[in-house]
Amino acid sequence: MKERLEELQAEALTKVEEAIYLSDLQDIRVAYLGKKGPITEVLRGMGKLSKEERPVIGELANKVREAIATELDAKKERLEKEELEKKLETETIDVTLPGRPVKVGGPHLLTSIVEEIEDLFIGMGFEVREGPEVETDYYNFEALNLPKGHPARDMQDSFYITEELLLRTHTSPVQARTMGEYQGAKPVKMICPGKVYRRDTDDATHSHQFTQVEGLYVDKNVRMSDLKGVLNQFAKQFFGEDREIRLRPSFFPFTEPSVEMDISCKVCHGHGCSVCKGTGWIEILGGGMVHPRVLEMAGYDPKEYNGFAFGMGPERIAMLKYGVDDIRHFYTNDVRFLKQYHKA
Ligand code: 2NL
Repeated sequence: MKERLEELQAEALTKVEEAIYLSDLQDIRVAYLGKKGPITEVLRGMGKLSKEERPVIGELANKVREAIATELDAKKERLEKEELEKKLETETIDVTLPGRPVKVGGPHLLTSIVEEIEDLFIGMGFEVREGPEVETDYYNFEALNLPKGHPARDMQDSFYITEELLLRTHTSPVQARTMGEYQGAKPVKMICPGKVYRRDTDDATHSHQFTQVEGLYVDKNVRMSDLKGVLNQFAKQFFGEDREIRLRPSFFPFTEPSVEMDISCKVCHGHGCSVCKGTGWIEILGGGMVHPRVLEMAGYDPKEYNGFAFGMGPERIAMLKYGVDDIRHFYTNDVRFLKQYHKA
């Protein structure tokens, strides 16, 4: 029995020695020290031994058991340590490696332009207002002195949804709504940026959907010189202090008199070149004194109140400022085009 125990110990210790994985150790522990293991077996057979032999074998059995357990624990610790070291080695992070670049988006050029325009007018005391893109015939046309039958209301030029509803063709209805809301009782000083729609065939200078920023100032004693002053201020801040403006007579159904504003060409400063087609001036917006009929329909007494209004196209302004040659670049959204204008 003594030999058997010594044999078992030698056998178990060799296996512990040879173990490679932590799971091997668990198997050895179960095999040798478990309830169904050979040592337990030996102890069970002790009944057959003599009184003298029993304590000797019992003690030996315990020693063998302890020796195996101690070796198992020691080996377990060693394997765990090795495993951790291996893990630390393979999972090392080289903190000096350059990071992977993260692609970041930014505002669309048109968004930036519109926000810049908004900021300039907010600085002159205008509030920014928005309104619906699906408009009623009344606010889009009627309230702006474009009665039924007017050539500018041609079905061919607008996206009608029903007889009475259409996609707005300009942002003026937002202003007509605001004047209506104020009930002719207080001044209006606002700009309205937003999307507008016209039934056009898209080409380098036309888009069936584009952006507009309109402005309106209605108060007592508003004059054409106020319009000129505000627009001059805007042009200089937006395009540069060295730019001049000029107003030319024009026509719009909702203003009388009406004007168009040019800025001096930045390339030739008014002398004439290819950018301004030899004229020295570039047209950037239209405006005028609000037609008395428009004031009246909105509930303002044209004998007491008057006002100026203007409208501009951010696409055209962006094209002039950045030399963009095709309006479709704003809407086809090729990132190679768009990312040129990200400041960040
Ligand atoms: C242009 C010209 C213009 C207006 C817009 C307006 C609005 C009201 C009353 C009177 Cl509520 N006028 N807007 C006036 C003149 C010109 O836009 O070339 N836009 C791109």
